[in-house]
Amino acid sequence: MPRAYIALGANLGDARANLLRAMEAMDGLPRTSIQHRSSLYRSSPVDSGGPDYINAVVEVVTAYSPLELLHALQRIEQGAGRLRPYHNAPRTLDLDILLYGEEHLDTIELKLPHPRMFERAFVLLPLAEVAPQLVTPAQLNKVQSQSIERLA
Ligand code: PH2
Ligand code: MG
Ligand code: MG
Repeated sequence: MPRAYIALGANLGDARANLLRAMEAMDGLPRTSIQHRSSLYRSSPVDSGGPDYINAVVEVVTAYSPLELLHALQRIEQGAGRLRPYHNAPRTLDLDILLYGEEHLDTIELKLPHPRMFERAFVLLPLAEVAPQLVTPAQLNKVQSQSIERLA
């Protein structure tokens, strides 16, 4: 089954609980199971406002197509009370597909690989934890100045 990497983020409500619940919900999807989950990280908002974010990355195997997976993740976001008042607004839960196998997609709805994943410490650090082969030291170096802390 295809392997996908999903970034989780939240900075409203009980962000930590929202992420842990979302991991359970993803693992509970009919044809999807989590293989690896990163630690939780606390990070300063990047191009966004509000409180610090909690971030993480999970690796899943899934029989869903990329769009089926996206729609399932959107339902989980809605279940966590996600609103979209404006671009990059603070949120109770954000689930972004980073990579889906070797898939390359460029549609309005979904772009793969995620176009900004290599600019963001809050994606690269947890991704390097679950899949060190996917992140180079040079890529980690580039995001070194961004404020992020791994939580116990
Ligand atoms: N998500 C964004 C924009 N900025 N900053 C942090 N620290 N963590 C995020 O998950 C995040 C962000 C858009 O999805
Ligand atoms: Mg996002
Ligand atoms: Mg998103």
